[in-house]
Amino acid sequence: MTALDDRSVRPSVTTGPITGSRKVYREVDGIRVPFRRVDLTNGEHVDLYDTSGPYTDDDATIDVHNGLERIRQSWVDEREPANGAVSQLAYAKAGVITREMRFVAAREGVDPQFVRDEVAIGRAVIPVNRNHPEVEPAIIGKKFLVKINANIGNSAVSSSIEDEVDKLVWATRWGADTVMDLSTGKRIHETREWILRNSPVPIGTVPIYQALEKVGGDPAKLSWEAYRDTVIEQCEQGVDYMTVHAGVLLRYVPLTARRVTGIVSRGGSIMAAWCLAHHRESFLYTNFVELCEILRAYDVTFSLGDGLRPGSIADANDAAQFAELRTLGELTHVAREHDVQVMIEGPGHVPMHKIAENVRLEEELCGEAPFYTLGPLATDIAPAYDHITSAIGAAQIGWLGTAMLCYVTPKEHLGLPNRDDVKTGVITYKIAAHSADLAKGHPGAQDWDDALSKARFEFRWTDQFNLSLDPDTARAFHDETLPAEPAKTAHFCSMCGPKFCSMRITQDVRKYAEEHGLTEVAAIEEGMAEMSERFHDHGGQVYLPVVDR
Ligand code: IRN
Ligand code: FE2
Repeated sequence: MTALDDRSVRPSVTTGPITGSRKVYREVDGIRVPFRRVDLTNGEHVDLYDTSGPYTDDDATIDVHNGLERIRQSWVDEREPANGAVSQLAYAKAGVITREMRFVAAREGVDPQFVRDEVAIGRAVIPVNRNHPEVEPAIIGKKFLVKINANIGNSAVSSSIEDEVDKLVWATRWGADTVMDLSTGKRIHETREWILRNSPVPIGTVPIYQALEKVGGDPAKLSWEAYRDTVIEQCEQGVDYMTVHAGVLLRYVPLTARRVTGIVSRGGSIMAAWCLAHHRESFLYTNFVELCEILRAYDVTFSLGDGLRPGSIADANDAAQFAELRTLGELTHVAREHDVQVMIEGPGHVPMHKIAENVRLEEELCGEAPFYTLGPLATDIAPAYDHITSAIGAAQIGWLGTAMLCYVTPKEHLGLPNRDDVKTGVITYKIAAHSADLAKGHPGAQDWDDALSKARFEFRWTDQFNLSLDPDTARAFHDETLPAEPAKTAHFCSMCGPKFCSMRITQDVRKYAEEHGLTEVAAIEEGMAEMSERFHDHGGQVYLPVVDR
């Protein structure tokens, strides 16, 4: 029996289009590329990047016991290796444009040749395991749209397979470009099988977590063999990228001794504990070449972990953090020589004035491998609002060139995120990522903003809701005070009321100009003259006198 045959597991997932949108597929070179289409009331439409998979199809009937359609199976089966390797990097180096490259090019609106070039030099990665044929390929690199990752996964004290599959579908519905399964509790293998077979986005893991479960939770009992077998098991299942904390070297551990928050990375602390217990160099570091050979066989992408990332503002950019980054740079080059794609994980907690240094150093040391950061939180003072403290850092680091942002939910530092937290985290990070796209001048990014702004200015309320990241909440907030249908075309909302709507007044100015054959400036001047006459009629007083009480 495979895990999906287990009928006692009954994930019920959200299906159907996002309110006011519909799923469309564009046929490019025989490849079906998905978009979220928003049809506007003025007859125009906007197509948005879509990560939600077939769950948002009009007539979506997804049987999670079957898994999604294996859209990449024939692509993978039909091609020959390039120089003995099957990774996107190997193909790119050999000048081959794969179907995956065409897919991401169509998704991003760029030339497939450009995709190939960026993958070939390692500045972008397409994390797609040969054994994850259900995935809709995505590209991660600074020349492309900034991506976001959502973490899900159970822990020893909370959550079930049903919950995690639901969170996967929910996270991708709102825009998660990748999802990491960080399960550490029971039934890790089965949970991951359900997630992989039902995931339209690349799935990442941290294999050391499962390896630790296998040895009973004692880091000292870990071994290269136990770790390697876990990695192979996960590669076989179809995991697309793996966090490997291979930069936590024995000699770096003392550098964390005087930190305010020590080692905050789970994987980093496990490896530090192993190194100290055996007083030996990390088995991830000493066996790195063998690891490369394993990952290459499946085209699994490295996400070199930041096991020594700062966990507080006080520890940002310290010696331990940058020593590890230097080692990650060295390993990046080893992996690339072995045709394995690489991303580099980054912090953490960093005040705004110390963010730029992180990107500069990462690019220099790691040959511009895609940077993938956790926030960073720009301040430590707001538990319960760390999706916001971290989105401030994330927007900045994204602008500076970070390719993927790992979301942080309101539950960060406090507990396991639930469904609502996942949505809040994803939407918050879409805001950070898109803000970065705008600041970087990504072609086409602003079209979305312009469409929404036009709808707002023209009081097409429904279009404004439907174009938003979260149509349901936008509409609900509006309807809280003006629920009636006529309000959907009204030239005001309850924030300022009918008399004080600046947008309505601007429209009046424009209308006045048109009717009186004036330019807008002249109309404003003429209008001002009219107003000043009225002002004099009222005694020339701006403020009414204070009445003594
Ligand atoms: C991302 C950047 N830096 C860390 N991350 C994510 O944190 C990583 O991708 C994974 O989801 C999680 C790993 O946490 P630990 O084991 O480093 O705490
Ligand atoms: Fe933290």
